[in-house]
Parts: sequence; C-alpha cells; structure tokens
Amino acid sequence: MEDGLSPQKITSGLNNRIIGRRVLCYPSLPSTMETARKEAARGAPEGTVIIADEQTVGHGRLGRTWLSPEGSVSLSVVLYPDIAGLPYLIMIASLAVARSIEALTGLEALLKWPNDVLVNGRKVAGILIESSMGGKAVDYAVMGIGINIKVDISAFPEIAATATSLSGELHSSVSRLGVVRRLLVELDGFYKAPRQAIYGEWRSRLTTLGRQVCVVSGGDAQYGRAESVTADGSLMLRADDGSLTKVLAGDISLRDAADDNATR
Ligand code: BT5
Repeated sequence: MEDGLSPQKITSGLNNRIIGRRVLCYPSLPSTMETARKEAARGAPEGTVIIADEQTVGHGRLGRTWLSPEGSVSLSVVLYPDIAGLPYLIMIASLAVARSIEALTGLEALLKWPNDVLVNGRKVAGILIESSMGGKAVDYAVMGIGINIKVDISAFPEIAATATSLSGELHSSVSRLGVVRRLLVELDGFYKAPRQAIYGEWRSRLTTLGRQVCVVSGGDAQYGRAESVTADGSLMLRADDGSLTKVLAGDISLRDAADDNATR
C-alpha cells in the first residue's frame, strides 16, 4: 500500500521521550486494546504503541462497536500513570487528535464531551481509555484512538448521518503516516505537560459548554445547561430548577436551536 505504515517509517526522525519510542504495526487485529493490554501485562515499556490497519472487533464505550475499516487508523498506547493522572488521559488524547488534524488538514477540530472529536459537527475520531487497578494503584492504562482518515463513510449506513472522515471533509487524500507521526509527537508532548495546562486547553476546545443538552448516563436522561467541566473530566450540568449535578460519564446531545447544524 502506498501509504503503508511500518514502525520504521513511523518512528524515523522522531525524538519522542515516552510515547512512540516503541511501535508495533499489524495489518489486522481484533482490537488494538486487547493487544495493548497483553503487552502491558507482560511489562511493555511505557509509551508502547500498537497500530492496526483495520480492526475486526473494534469497540467503543459500554460494549459499543467501533468501525475501523481500511483507511482508518486504530491505535492503543500502553501507559503507567499515577492514579491522579488517569482523568487527564482522555484530555491528552482528545487534544493530540484535534491538534494533529488541524496541523495536517487545516480543518477545525472541536471536542464533544466526553470523548468525541468532531469536524464540521460530525465525529471523525473516538477515544477509549481503559485501566487496570491493583488495589489503590494503577497497574496500567491503555489509551485507544480511532480516526477516520481515508474512509468513505457513506459505505457504512449505521454511522453515515453522524460520522465523517478527513478525506471526506477535504475532498482529497490525507496521509495516514503523516497523521500517525504527528499524533505521536502531540501525545508525547502533552503526556508530561502541566496538568493545569492540559485541562485548560481541553476545556477551551469543548463545543458543548454553555449549551442546552441532554445527558444520558447509566440509563437516565438529564436535561440542563452544560455549565463547566471539572479537572477530573466530569461535566457540571445546571438543571432548569437551578440545581447543579456532576456527571462522571455519559452521552450528550444538544437541545438548543444552534443544534441544527451542530453536534448530535
Ligand atoms: C468511542 O466510543 O468513540 C471510542 C472509540 C475508540 C476506538 C479506538 S480504535 C483503537 C482502539 N481499539 C478499539 O477497539 N477501540 C479503540 P463511543 O463513544 O462509545 O462511540 C461509539 C459509537 O460511535 C458507535 O455506537 C457508533 O454510533 C459510532 N461509531 C462507530 N464507529 C465509528 C466511526 N468509525 N466513526 C465515527 N463514529 C463511529
């Protein structure tokens, strides 16, 4: 493949400190998360990256399916953060994806709480963080990132209305190798950056804040204004009766008039 990925091509000339010093590439995997967990369990160096050209059983949160056909990129990173660092992994991944997209395509990339990256209001990338705890310490965490790069989304009716790809938005080809290399540089730069700075940039890129939203979390739907996010990644939701609720995880949809052209 003209744009084929290999560890050598990906790491050539990169001076990353942690993330991307060791890269493993596979043509196809069930899910890079599984392979990364196995690598972590056998003590792989921190920052080891597992990349697959396609996944046969890619997954999202709560057992949902993540489609990862040829032309997308699926990768997982093995990390050993302290427990206080766990909430920042979703922020780091989101920011690194958004910055890489903007640098390589000029498209504006916005974040939708908690884990979507959007271009023109549609999901172009998804992020999944999994961790394994040993008592009160983190054994390991795996940061999973899927990006639709050269994917014809219309071939996938189940996501055609909500998803997009970089090539689809640009109407031209985008280098998968270029995106992966830039992504690893951004991830490595953010990984040891001051946490306050990570939180600040994440908050500023969230398209959701200030909007009327519906949050579905654990089967319950709550309505209100997405007022802020806390440093642990939670959403603060102001209900119509004035009460404030902290939502740790969930799915959000927008309710205000501006929603017509925006995120779902
Ligand atoms: C996510 O879940 O968005 C997390 C996706 C993480 C994928 C990466 S790829 C590398 C690593 N290996 C894995 O197996 N996973 C990670 P969630 O917020 O639950 O969103 C899932 C929903 O997104 C699905 O129910 C679909 O509606 C939609 N979806 C599925 N595939 C998509 C795609 N390729 N592009 C955009 N939307 C998609």
